[in-house]
Amino acid sequence: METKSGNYQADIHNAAYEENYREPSLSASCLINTSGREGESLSGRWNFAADWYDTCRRAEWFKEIRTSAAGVPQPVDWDWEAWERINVPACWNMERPELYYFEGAGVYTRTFRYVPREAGERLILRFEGAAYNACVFVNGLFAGSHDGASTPFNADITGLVQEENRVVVTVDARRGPARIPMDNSDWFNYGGLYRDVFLYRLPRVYIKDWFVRLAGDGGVDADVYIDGGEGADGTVGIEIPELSARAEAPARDGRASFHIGAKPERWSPENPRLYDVILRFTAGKDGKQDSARDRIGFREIAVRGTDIILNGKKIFLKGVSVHEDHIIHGKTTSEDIIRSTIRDLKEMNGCYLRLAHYPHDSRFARIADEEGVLLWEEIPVYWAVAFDNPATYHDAQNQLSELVLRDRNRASVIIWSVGNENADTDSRLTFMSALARRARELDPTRPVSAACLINHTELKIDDRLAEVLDIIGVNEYYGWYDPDFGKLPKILANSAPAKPVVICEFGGDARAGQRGTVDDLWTEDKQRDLYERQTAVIRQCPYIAGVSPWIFYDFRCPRRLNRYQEGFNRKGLIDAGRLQKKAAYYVMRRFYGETGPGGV
Ligand code: GCB
Repeated sequence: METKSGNYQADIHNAAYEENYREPSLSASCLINTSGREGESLSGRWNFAADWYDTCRRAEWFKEIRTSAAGVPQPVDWDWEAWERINVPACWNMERPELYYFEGAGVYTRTFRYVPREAGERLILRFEGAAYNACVFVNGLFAGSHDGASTPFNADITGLVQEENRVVVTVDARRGPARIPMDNSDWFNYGGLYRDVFLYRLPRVYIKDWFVRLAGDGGVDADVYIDGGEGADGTVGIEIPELSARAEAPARDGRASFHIGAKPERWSPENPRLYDVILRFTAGKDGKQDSARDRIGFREIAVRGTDIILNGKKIFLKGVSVHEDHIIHGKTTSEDIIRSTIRDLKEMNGCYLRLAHYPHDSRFARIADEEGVLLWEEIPVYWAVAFDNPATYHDAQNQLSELVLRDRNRASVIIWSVGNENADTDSRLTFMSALARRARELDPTRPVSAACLINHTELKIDDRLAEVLDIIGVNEYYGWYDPDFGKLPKILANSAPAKPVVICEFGGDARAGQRGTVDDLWTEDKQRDLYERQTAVIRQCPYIAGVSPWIFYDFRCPRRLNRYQEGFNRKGLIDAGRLQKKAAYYVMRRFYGETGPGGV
């Protein structure tokens, strides 16, 4: 029914405003591989406001309408340039004490100048990560929306830019039962533009992606993807100078495939050999060129019976799980932090990390490639996800696709994990089986895993999802949540898996420096004892192909509120400040030191 009276501001009644931004259009299908390309950084100081009631999207502030249709100035509620300036990349929680627990919508804005270098150039705005939903607006126009806190996305803003530009990004960090992860998890919900932002200039028709890997015969297989609409046909060249290998092939329907006979040295933890790979494209229509380059390692990862095989040899994954959590920077990381994590791992005689529970910064896998570290990468399909909700599946599938597309050229990544500790229901089985299929579709070269649950009544590894996985991940907390440690050897003896098992979590809390007897909870002594018992049992079990105890560093977690935890999960082998190694760290160092790196 039409009414004559109304509020001055129409948005007040616009309850359905979110529909305008609902479609997460900036998804995996438009992701461009930017590795090796030179970007212009938009990181730095952005104007920012905590927009508690989501008014920027509700009232369309981004349109910058300051006057009425009749040209009369309006009392607008936003004031970009007067807003405080905040760092990008950064978790807002770590930037201001009053934003520590902020989980609403934050509005970021800045300007940039753009002068095209070439006619027909494309301009891509790239976000390495924004938690959780980001809506991007350029010069008053909606450029798209992205869901998922830990994967990259890009927006082609070619048609939206002029010489002076304003970009507005709303970042909504609200938790919700339909999200991935859902509203209950065991880590801190950091928000904001917490990873780098770049601009990339590309030719109109461009190299969108590539997948370069070891071939079955020891040579190299490569697929190169070209995009840019009409004219995506042309000639693709690939070159690996150190192998004196060079090949050309026509791109048909946006794709060119290669097999190169030259045999690269195998990448491994002991020999993390990387090769420069150069890709070139010449458009059939106008002869315009594009090129991209990458540093790629070649290795084989496979599963045979209950063994994990790297380059034909059985390996034991000597690892630890790690969160992307830093006492000062939260989820924002840096090359220094990544390198120090790897130093701590190597000092512990480890060679493998479980990057829990979501995709970590893209630099992690690049540095792991250089350093010879093996990685398990994961999406946050964690605990009680809305397995019946098709939109939730769509989101999970998209996050998985973005992760695989981002990192499938990284030799260090050996396992894709599709989830963690989800109850064995029919809808979960359907949901996660489809994710496993999707991972294999995008990358048939790596095993797929997930952290499964143990049947605590029958005392055995028993999860229907194991059927569809290549490696069975198991989380167990005997000696901690279940104090009856004696169950663990029984469970291992009762199970006869036909596949490798990785114990992807075990552990217990200890506050660094807290001492007592092995019976005192929260002490380093109890934690050390638990690690000694765990490693003694694990060592005896032939089908366990690796371990990644929980966890490398203590991490922030708002559920953990007793006097020892004080807002942190204290299961770390090292404290949250990354300075104090606990007694259990040395148990793992001894355990892993008993055999050569990567060896059994
Ligand atoms: C688990 C979860 C992990 C938790 C851990 C704990 O099983 O996978 O995310 O942090 O236990 O400390 O309880």
